[in-house]
Amino acid sequence: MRVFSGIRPTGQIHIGNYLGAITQWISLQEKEDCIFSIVDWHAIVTPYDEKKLQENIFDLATTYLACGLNPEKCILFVQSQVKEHVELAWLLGSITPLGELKRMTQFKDKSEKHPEYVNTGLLNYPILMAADILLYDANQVPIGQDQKQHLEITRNIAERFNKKYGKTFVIPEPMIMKEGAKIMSLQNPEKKMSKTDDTKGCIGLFDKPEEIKEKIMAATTDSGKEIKYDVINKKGISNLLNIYSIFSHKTIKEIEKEFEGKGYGDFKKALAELLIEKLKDIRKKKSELIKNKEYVYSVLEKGNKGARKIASAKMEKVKKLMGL
Ligand code: ATP
Ligand code: LTN
Repeated sequence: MRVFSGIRPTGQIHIGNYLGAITQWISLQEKEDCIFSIVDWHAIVTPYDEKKLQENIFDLATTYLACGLNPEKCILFVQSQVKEHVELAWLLGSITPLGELKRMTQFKDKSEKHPEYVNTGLLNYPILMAADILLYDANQVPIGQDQKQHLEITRNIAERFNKKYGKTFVIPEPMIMKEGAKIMSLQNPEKKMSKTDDTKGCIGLFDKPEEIKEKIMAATTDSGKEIKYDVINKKGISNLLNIYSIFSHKTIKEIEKEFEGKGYGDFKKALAELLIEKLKDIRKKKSELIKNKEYVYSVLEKGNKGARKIASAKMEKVKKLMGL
């Protein structure tokens, strides 16, 4: 089974990305044929600093490796190094109705957030994502809940293409974990944790222990003082319980029991300690990788080559079918 996924190099990876996407990737690489990308072409459609982009790409590559992605077991590559992604995106644009793109939640959210930056790249973002996935005949795409809609449009595009030009693309399935699919911001539990939003609401995988402690202690909680899971009335504490549960491998019920009679302060302190302990090894591995630039770039170079080989063969077929 072929698996494909990617993350935008837009800043420090947070525990939402880690729990929603990367932890699935780590287990999938053991048994499936996996390809993971640093999707830099997707990073330029929202405000970004061109002087920092290469740094962010390198940083994301070291993060992938530090979290446990193994280049002997999967392909790790940079999207912009395989030109077929934009080539296929252009072709798929010809069969994608404008209305479908305008309806995308991410397009609406990001346009509202950056009214000065509503570009057609942002509108066409899902077509480029469809090209990423379809180029490699991916059967499964491990993602967080927020990307489900983009997977649906990818499936529509593939089905439309297959109907018009003959069976060409595999119809991919989303893989969304039950837990970790949507980690909310610590500052606003109504909103998902996001790299490019407020840093206070977001725990970076490489935050220093003091920062983790500070952010958890300052996390928005709800009225009342019981440690109880209730996503309607206690959104803040429920989000923290969810994070605690995934990192500790304990059920929510077990945690509620453990903290019976204790207050938010005790629980937050325990959560901060848990996170600091769990992220320690990843942080250590990353600091070693940062010093070994040559190795990291050699991994990407090898991945780029592998990806190019698959993508160019697929593109040949697609162009022929379209009469190009
Ligand atoms: P940005 O702020 O740049 O939009 P982001 O934090 O939303 O970034 P992405 O690069 O868009 O992160 O997403 C990478 C992967 O992480 C995707 O599979 C996405 O679904 C997942 N993901 C992002 N945020 C969360 C979250 N809060 N909870 C669970 N999964 C998430
Ligand atoms: N849009 C995704 C990132 C992304 C992706 C992909 C994920 C781009 N191309 C292909 C899976 C498969 C996001 O998380 N923002």
